[in-house]
Amino acid sequence: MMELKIQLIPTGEIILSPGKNGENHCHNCKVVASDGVRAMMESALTARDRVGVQDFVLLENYTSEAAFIENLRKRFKENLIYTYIGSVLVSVNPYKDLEIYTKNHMERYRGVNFYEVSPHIYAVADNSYRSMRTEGKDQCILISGESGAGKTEASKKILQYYAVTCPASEQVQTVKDRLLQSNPVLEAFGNAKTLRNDNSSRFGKYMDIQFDFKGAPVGGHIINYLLEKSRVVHQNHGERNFHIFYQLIEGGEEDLLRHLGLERNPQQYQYLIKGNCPKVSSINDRSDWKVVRKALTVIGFSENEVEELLNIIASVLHLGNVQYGGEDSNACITSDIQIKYLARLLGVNVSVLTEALTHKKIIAKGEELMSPLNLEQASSARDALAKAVYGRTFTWLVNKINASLTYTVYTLIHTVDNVFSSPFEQFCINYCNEKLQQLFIELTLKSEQDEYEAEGITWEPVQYFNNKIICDLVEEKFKGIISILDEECLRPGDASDLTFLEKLEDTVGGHAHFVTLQASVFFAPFATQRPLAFISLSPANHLSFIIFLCLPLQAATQFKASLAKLMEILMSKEPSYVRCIKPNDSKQSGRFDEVLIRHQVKYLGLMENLRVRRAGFAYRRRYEVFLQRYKSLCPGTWPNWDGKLSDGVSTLVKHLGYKPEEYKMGRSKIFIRFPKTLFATEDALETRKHSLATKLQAGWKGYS
Ligand code: AOV
Repeated sequence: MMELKIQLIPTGEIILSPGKNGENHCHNCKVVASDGVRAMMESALTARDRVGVQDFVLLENYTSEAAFIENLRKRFKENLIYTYIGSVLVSVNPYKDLEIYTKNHMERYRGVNFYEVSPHIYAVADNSYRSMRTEGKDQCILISGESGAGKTEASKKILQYYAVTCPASEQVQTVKDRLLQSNPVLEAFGNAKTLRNDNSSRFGKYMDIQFDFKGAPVGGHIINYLLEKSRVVHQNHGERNFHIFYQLIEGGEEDLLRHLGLERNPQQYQYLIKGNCPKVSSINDRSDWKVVRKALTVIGFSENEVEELLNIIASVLHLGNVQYGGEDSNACITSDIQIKYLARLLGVNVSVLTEALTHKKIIAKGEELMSPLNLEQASSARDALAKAVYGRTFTWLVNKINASLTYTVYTLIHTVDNVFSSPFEQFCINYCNEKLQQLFIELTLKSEQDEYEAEGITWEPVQYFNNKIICDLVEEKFKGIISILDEECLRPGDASDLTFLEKLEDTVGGHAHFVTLQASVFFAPFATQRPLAFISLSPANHLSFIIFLCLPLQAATQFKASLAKLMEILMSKEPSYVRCIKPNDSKQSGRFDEVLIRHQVKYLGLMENLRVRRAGFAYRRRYEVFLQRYKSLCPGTWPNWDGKLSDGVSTLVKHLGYKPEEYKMGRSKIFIRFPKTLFATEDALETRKHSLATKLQAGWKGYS
């Protein structure tokens, strides 16, 4: 029997046609003509109902949150985790491995336009890369979402995409390897199991990749900020310390552990038992150890450096086991063996170390004196030392990785992974998210306006919630929360969280978006720390903005400054956005928790994104692309149109019965206002293909 192939769609663009798993397939879709054709054609018409639309701008009822969530749900059920809002990628964490990250997939997205293939993180990566190459502009990819939503995984997929698809010489290969291998190392030292994510990044990360003029990745740079150091000495129930400790204990060779004075049992170490969670089913510490060990070598750490690094990791564990005894007012160390190990591993004298752990320096009458610590102070001093040692080691590690990636800077692509979760940091991340949202709205509106202008189409103003008002509330000079905080903090005498709250009430209490829910005082365990105040700002119709303020408050000002710097960097680049959503709190595949998802849709400002993107027109396409796709629907344009492209499109849409209010003709593009117009045209195309296929099939049967 002979096989007849029909090339159904000669153009690149697909709005929606179902393939395997309902995924949209791209150009040159070939089908064997058989009785199955009819079924397939019919299913194409109902596919939109089953798998939803691949771009939210095509939702008929685009202002409805329920319709938005329903579209996400349909797609999630079909394992279609990616959906666009225009050029923004929305991603829902599948909590299972999907076969969508193979080399074949990478190839499919290479050099292909957004709308030609189904939504994917590779499309975003490729698009940024191509804009960088063709327009010579720096790019950044902003990935946001809550803990466990998939930000880190997304950034890794982007890195892998570049590592595989970008051109490579031998030297570039080294950079690619190092870039990829920096991930397991950073994760070992900077990630931990939390209740929300088994592999949660406990530091903020900002990564540059540098490309040469040929488009090959030749260098990289990582900026880390706000490592959650408190985790080194304390973990909440069900959480763990940083992965590296368990990896070393579970995976370290016998000789190594003996040298470090460690036992192969995490339960032996005070700093590892606070969360009562030594093992995690999704983590294999032993095999991860091997990966990290190898990665350190690939990145270029010498044997000596690795040894020093491990000495420090071991010394943190020994520090945790340092016990105090003696009188309450005069702590002395009762665990000699730990001190001996510590002194050797850190390369310091036993007596110096002992004094540092039991005394503090004071200045009395111009003289330096050592004053004994009480039991509580001594434990705090020990923990502070452990945190400082670990924090510095982490910084050293990141610097070292950076040094190994250093190369001449040409162009940068950034990914930002913004994750902080201690109370003060929660304030920072909320503020950071508000700033990013502000930037996003400004840039999206601007690019829409620019496009309308370029196409000669009148701009119609868009109603949206401008969150500048919230950012101002936080950051405005003299009047903003951070300013008031600093002022209160610097005021000598009786400043407390309550006076601070009073002042806030006086200054910003009348603000439409300021709601004080609760003010309570938390006294920190360390004498050096000041009280915390808890305020909640609940902007109408916006995310619930919770602020925990932790003194010393100058940190907020510092954060504001570094955020301003980040915004400046981002403003100078062309941004792409990935918005990650976590489908449930139990880390389960297939579970779509609507309440949780709705909250994130709000928090991420996705409805706002959509409103701005759908400002005037749901769909726009260049004339040649539009004509190529639909020309078969009009005798006047089929099989070829020789005249001006815009005239061809005019002829076509008039034949299709488009009403004047449904579309506008720009300089090089047609703008269609409603999705239903486009869908009617798509359906007409499907029907035509169907009847063509049936005719051909009948003809073919006649031959057999
Ligand atoms: P996060 O970066 O957003 O959280 P991760 O990227 O670490 O979240 O994702 C959490 C977990 O979800 C991962 O360890 C994977 O098991 C799973 N996951 C995420 N994305 C995918 C995907 N595309 N395919 C399959 N599984 C995925 V945090 O670092 O806590 O803010 O701090």
